[in-house]
Amino acid sequence: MDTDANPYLDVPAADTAATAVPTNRLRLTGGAALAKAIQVLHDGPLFGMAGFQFATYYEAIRTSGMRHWLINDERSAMFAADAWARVTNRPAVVDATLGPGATNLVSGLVESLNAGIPAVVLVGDAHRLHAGKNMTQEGRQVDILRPAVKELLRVEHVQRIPELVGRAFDLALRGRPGPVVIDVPEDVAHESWDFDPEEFDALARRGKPLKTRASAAQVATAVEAISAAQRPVLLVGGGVHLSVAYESLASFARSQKIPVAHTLSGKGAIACNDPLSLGVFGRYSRVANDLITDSDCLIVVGCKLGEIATRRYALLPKGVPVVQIDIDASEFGRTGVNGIALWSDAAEGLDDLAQACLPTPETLRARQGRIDGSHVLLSQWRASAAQRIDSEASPINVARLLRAVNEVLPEDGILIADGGFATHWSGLFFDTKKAARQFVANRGFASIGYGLPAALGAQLAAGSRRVI
Ligand SMILES: Cc1ncc(C[n+]2csc(CCOP(=O)(O)OP(=O)(O)O)c2C)c(N)n1
Repeated sequence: MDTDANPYLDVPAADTAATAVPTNRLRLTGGAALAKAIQVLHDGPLFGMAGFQFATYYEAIRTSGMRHWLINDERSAMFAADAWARVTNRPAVVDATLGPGATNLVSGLVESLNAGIPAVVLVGDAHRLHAGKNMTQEGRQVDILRPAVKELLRVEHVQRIPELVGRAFDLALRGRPGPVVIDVPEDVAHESWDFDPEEFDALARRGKPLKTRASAAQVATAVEAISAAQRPVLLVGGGVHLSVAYESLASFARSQKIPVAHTLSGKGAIACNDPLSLGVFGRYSRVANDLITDSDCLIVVGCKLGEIATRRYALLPKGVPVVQIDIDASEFGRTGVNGIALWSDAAEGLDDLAQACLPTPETLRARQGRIDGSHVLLSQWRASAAQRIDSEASPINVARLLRAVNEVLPEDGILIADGGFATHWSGLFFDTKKAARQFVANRGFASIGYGLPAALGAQLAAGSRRVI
């Protein structure tokens, strides 16, 4: 039987071994094929916890030279991986065994899903010969995991492993990034197949992640609204980090003289000590909310306009034009703001606006006056917070603690915040000194318990840079 002619034929390995196999074929177990495909696409640590299903994968990793970090709780492995992906801006790779291994991932997966963090997550599943027969640790894990991820790919044929691993990386990075699960039954992970080595080599030649760019007509409508504005404010979120749009944001904001307010996830989109930075907006604003309330045009970039950022959807003034740049079309109108939608990657959208927005000198003067005014407001805010920032009280006031962090953390250092008030206070008082993702907080799902494993993952990504 010519198995190459019809790749959809499900031919047991024993039959295949009996037929003549081209000599260049590479005989691998499913687990070894997973490891080989991942090694082509991923240059970084692996996080996870073993189980029998993935014994073949672990054996292949052991001999591959890849570094795997066993973390005794899959939720923490996913949190560490999520932070690693934020700091490197590359997809993390995680593995878990079936049942509780898979279900322990859920909080971490939803964090990455909601925050747009890319990950490829291998999950073992029951042997298909016995599935449904009260197999140990068996549960309806595919049904449990599917709503927690961007996509779930189930491997039914060992020979499709290179293809599906490639597809998982594509989907994790394409458009708005997110986690993709590859669900692998035990028998698939343990079965052997004669792979064509070219299938693995081809993975290295995959294209760059696909991004979108708004139409010229939509850009023109946005430009009209922005050019007329005397009091515009940029509202930026984590999408600026995902798009690595730092230069585009700085150059647009500077040339147009538009101040920048950020969400907790968007912290670092512009350095906190940049003269254009208004700090965080929303529930824990310094001065940004005042300028938003009083603005005549809002430009929202890679920001979900969620509950905390909008003070439960009440912050944005009614009737003020809103231009919204987002790579995910489903975000437009989602929280009740129906503005001018630019369906675009953040950097592409900002570059398009920067080229086309031509405000008059009087408009630029008016905007500069407002920026100068914001510096006065920020000094007043600092004076009002001085008692907390300089407090000598014991136990230490959190504002005083963050003053110390601001003083000791080097310019390229990274601060990790746990869910809960740790994030809110550090979002308010921590100052990033350059534009980069150096404040990592789990705003996707805000689970407590993120901080410590995330710091471990971030440190693996950061090398010798300081992580607190
Ligand atoms: C998994 C999970 N359980 C419960 C909560 C609800 N919650 C939010 S903040 C918080 C308190 C956390 O206390 P602590 O770690 O001392 O930090 P604090 O926020 O008080 O600074 C809790 C329980 C949560 N965010 N995540």
